[in-house]
Amino acid sequence: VAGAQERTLVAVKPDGVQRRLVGDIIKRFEQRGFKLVGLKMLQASESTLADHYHDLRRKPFYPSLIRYMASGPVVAMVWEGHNVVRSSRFMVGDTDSAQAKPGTVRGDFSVHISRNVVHASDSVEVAEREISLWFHSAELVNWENSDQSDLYQ
Ligand code: DGT
Ligand code: DGI
Repeated sequence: VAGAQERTLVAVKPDGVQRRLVGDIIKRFEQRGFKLVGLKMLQASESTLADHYHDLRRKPFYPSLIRYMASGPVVAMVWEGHNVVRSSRFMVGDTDSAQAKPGTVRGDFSVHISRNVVHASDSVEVAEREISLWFHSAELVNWENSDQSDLYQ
């Protein structure tokens, strides 16, 4: 199916790991029908974070954002499927947790923008950049779904 190979980077941030939300977040993406093709826990390096948040480097909250993201382990994932970049953004909810709708990860589990539990790439181009920043190609697994016809035409 067209676009079924689209991929995005989703990362459970340190607050999500501390709060034991990793399983719930993975479960939501699995249940939706997306395919997990990369998964690892890591302590993000300053250089990875500086690269990841390059566009925000002049924002007043940038130092506290980097401190927060480096404060503990992150669980980074690559999910694959039709329209996965946009769908993941809907599932994650508004950047500002206070605006995030119930039913979204942020709307169900967080109250403040500075501790918003999860990251998801915001465009296909950004997803490609972020996946190559966080993962080596050998860490991504190509595997076939035996039940493809249950999800796609
Ligand atoms: P902290 O640990 O006291 O430095 O606070 P953080 O790290 O939770 O928040 P930070 O450093 O990004 O922001 C400093 C203060 O600004 C914090 O008390 C919350 C507030 N703040 C940050 N972002 C926003 C925002 O988007 N809207 C509003 N209303 N307040 C914000
Ligand atoms: O792609 P998003 O994470 O939804 O949003 P973004 O790329 O605009 O911002 C990246 C992260 O930076 C976001 O998840 C939380 C943090 N951030 C964004 N705006 C603010 C902020 N943190 C604080 N404290 N205050 C902000 O205004």
